[in-house]
Amino acid sequence: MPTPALDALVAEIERCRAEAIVALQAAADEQAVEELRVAFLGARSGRLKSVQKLLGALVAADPPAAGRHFNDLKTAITRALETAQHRVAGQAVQAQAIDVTLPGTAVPTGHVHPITQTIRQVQEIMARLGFASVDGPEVEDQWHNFDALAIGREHPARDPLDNFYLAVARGADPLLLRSQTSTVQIRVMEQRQPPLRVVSLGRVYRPDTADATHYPMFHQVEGLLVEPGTTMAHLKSVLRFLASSFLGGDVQVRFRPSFFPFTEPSVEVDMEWGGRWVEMGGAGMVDPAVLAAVGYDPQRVSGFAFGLGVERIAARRYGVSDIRDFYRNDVRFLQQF
Ligand code: FA5
Repeated sequence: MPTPALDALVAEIERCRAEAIVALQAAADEQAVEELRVAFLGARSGRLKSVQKLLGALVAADPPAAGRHFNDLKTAITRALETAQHRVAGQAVQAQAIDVTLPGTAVPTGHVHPITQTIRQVQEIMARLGFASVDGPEVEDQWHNFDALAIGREHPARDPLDNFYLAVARGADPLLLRSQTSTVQIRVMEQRQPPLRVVSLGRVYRPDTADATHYPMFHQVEGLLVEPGTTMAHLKSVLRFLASSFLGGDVQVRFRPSFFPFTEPSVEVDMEWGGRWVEMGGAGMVDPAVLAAVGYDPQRVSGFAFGLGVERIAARRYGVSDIRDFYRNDVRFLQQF
């Protein structure tokens, strides 16, 4: 039979429970929840402590019922507290994620390799002159790597010591890892008719001993333009535009007489930037015999072609003194670009 004292205690417990739950549900942040924890469950002066004191006076009258009500109250408030703590912690994380006014913190991420950056920049510069980017296979046949480029059967450029030939069935002409991107000139001319402006950037392979300016796998940028009336002056202007745009500032381009079987005349291309001349590649007017071999009329169109070493131009731009650094995979080096 409930006594008036027990009724009063139960009423106080229900009041306390209702107040605690309403307050905890309304608490806006972690600090408010913590203040409510102290106010209701605090060991010294929390509301539950006062209820416990009332309980002490009652145990003699109805110990089990009073104790049960008190325990229920404690469980209910503890649960409401945990729910509130969980809610405000989630809000804090969310607020952090979207608070655009907080100071920025650097997040370390991967980034594009300097050689790939260089390739993309060169493609973009050449696109401004109307040169479309094209690709060719890295495993080539001898026709595209040599024959179509007028590199005869006995030419020393075919030497097995200067190329990576791939093993093939007896009697067949071995394929090889292409030794120059000039292969792509032929592939494009076989498929398209002039006028033609293309640029091709990709890997080439030569069994060269690695040193500060050589690597057995490197990249070339190959440019080809075939249009009526093309001259060496156009070639020089395009190379100068490419070099000045890529390196920044005024770059001088110098031609030195040279020989490539597929261009006539042929030149070595040097560039002067920051007071130093550096050899960047080879170039020339596409040999009329090469134009004729792909079915073009050399009386009607002429063209120029050039092939530059991508590692060399990247090294020149970034002040890298040894191109092997591009391939050591040392993150401290690569992070600088
Ligand atoms: C050629 O490969 C010709 N195909 C270039 C060409 C294209 C001439 C179109 C005429 C018309 P060469 O072998 O010189 O030419 O190589 C061109 C450039 O590639 C060199 O000047 C150099 O910058 C780069 N190069 C050559 N060998 C290596 C190597 N082992 N490591 C890094 N770069 C290299």
